Amino acid sequence: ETTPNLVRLGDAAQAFIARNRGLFIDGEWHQREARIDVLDPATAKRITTVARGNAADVDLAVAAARKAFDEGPWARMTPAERGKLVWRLGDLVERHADELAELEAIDNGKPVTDARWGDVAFSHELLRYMAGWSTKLTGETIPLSQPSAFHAYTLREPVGVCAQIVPWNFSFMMAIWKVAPALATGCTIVLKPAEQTPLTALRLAELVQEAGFPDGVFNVVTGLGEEVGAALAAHDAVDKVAFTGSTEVGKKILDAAKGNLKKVSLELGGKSPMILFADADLDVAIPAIASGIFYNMGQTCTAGSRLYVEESIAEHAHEALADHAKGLRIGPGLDPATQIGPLVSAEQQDKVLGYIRSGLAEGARLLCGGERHGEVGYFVQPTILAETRPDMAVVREEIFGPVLVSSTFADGDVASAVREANNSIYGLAASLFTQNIDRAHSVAKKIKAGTVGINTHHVIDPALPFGGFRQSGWGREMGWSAIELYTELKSVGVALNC
Ligand code: TXE
Repeated sequence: ETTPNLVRLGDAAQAFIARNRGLFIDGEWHQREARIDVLDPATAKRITTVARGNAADVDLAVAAARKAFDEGPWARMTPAERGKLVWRLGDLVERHADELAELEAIDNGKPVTDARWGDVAFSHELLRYMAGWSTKLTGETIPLSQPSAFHAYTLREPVGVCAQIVPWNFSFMMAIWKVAPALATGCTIVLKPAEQTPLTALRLAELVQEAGFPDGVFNVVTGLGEEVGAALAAHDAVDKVAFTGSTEVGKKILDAAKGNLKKVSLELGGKSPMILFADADLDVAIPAIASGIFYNMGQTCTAGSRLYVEESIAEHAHEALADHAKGLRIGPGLDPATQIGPLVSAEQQDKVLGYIRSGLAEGARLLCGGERHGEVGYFVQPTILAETRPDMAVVREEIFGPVLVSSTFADGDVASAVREANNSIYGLAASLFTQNIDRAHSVAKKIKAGTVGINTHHVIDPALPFGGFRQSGWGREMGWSAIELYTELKSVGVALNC
């Protein structure tokens, strides 16, 4: 049975789904009988199925990536040729942006407008940004303590075969965050998309092929985390694993990577705070806070999920935020007017509704939302819980849904606002809203988070390092930092024997 939403997909997206791709290994498609259902979260109906890869498929894909890395033609390509291919891939992503956005919307549930102008637009710009680095991977000459006896320099080289394991919340964009710097630096890749949202990674494989990358440079193995993901993380012929997902699985990746001590980068969970000071411009702050939590239905690793409001404006701010939340249009992701789509899965919907119940049972006050939306699909209303306390599970744990928890701090008590903001095992993002520039910069300095927004929450750019303090991860993606994640530095010393 096909989903009614399919009739609203464009021709290109429908044609892709009809192609029913298998695994992409060494430039070829491999069909597998074992399948995984791909569901439309707006209707809970099946869109299609994808191959359920296994450890033997991982061996095949890693061998292909190994060969492409060790023997070429990829390995012999000039940096300029490599950069041109990455740029061309960016062009192809832009040319097929509507199709990719529709696939993401039906697979993940997210609003198609966000997918088009957020996920996909960011992705082609990131590819172009990284393409530029291909020709700039220089080392340094380094004066040693006996400069007349030695000449020394560094070479920057690709790290090798990279396993890239990505989640379902921004499936295409998370893949590009990892694929773009890996290709720009000359690595080869085995990508594993999340089992809930495999479609855009498979479409990406077609585009990589169309761009003209040599066989084996980019491979996709769809399948389950504990099968394909675990095999990749443990594989001895993999030089690096890059993971985005839960902190719990991040720790498993670390364990699995121990065997050959492959390089590891991790982008994990968060419980990012937002501090609203009484002097803030509320016309700016209220929509920014609402988007901080409700963008992508709160299924964002950087979601501003804890709010701390200065006492004297708390009532007014809460009212304004609840009004804003109630005005958001809930609907299927494929409707261009939708602002809040369904959550990705029944599992995620149950988890989020369970947290809302737990918060209320522990004494939080419901300002808006609190329920599932409609009878069909995995929708949850945008929800705000006020009067929460630091010991509540809804304040400590990542909910990963459209649920904001809010509490107040006494007027002028900046120290307690900072202390509570930092009271978390995570440290991915944070934001603060004030018109006092001294306070803005001094609080930004004290916050323990990888990214801090001042009078905005989501701060993200291809050039800006992104990653977490504490249990939010290891390493920084994007900007030059991403290039460092995908390269090794080699020191060469020459004796000057004359
Ligand atoms: O994540 P998983 P799930 C958080 C969020 C969410 C919770 C659970 O709180 O509610 O995690 O989501 C692969 N070895 N985030 O279960 O399992 C898996 O197939 C190797 C935050 O979906 O971490 C998928 O490709 N790989 C987050 C990827 O890991 C394994 C985004 C992420 O899935 C594996 C997603 C294993 N043993 C969830 N087990 C963020 N930081 O943005 C699973 N995987």
